Amino acid sequence: MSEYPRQRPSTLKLAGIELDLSARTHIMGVLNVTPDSFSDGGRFFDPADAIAHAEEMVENGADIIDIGGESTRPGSEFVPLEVELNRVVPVIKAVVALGASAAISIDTWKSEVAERALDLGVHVVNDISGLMFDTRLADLAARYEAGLILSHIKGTPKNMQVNPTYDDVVSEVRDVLAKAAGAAMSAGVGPQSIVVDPGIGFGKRLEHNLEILKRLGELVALGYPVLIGPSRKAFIGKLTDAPVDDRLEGTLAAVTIGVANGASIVRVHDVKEARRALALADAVARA
Ligand code: HH2
Repeated sequence: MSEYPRQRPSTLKLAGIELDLSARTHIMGVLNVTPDSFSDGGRFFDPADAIAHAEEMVENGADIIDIGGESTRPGSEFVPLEVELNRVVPVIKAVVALGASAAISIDTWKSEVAERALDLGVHVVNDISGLMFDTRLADLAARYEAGLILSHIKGTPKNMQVNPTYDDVVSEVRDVLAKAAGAAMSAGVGPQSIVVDPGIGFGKRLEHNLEILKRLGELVALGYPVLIGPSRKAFIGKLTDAPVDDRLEGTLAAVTIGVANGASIVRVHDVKEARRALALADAVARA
């Protein structure tokens, strides 16, 4: 376990919603409105299925619903703006209309998609590129007083898994995230609205992902809530020798270790199971 401080920030401000992160780990449930996501592509592509799944995740304890209209799996191409908007807008409208207690997040790096989503009432922008692909996201998050999740990626989804190398993955990720958070604050995003994410699987080999989980405390030391998204990813498949639809146990182990090392939010597909695992993890890690 890491020797760095594991003090988790306590408050996260997201466009009118304030999350108290001090009591328990918060869960972000994944809602992929895509035909081709790596683990659930096509399952929630029909808006009616997506909305039903959002409701189910809220019932099972999701604190944030993360709506995405573009797969960022390794090797994927970006989808055109209009395609992404057509996928997410009807679902955002319906999830906002549910009036559920959960915050709503838009998983996009495109400022046009983020702006439309924020206009419709979304509370958080989840940027897998940490402002690398579209810096205007920071101005938007500031203008709407929305949350901004800054994730690390090396390269683009298309090329990120082609031989990624680092001298020291944790130092590099920490420095990139610190710079991105600085840029967000310069654009007017409040420090209590920023979340950082090491981007598990985004330009990382198996050993990089493990090093990040082990030394997560070095990212917690930046002072922002840390989010991790290991759910069903390839490194879990490699270690457990399991196909993508059978990675629940590995996912729960990964989020548990992340929480023990200071993560405040976990992004998962399996909300009910994660909620149960985290009851145990929190009882120990936050005692
Ligand atoms: N991972 C994925 C997508 N968005 N956002 C954050 N902040 N952190 C992550 O680790 C993360 C993310 C990839 O997972 P998924 O959405 O299930 O797959 P796909 O990109 O194929 O839709």
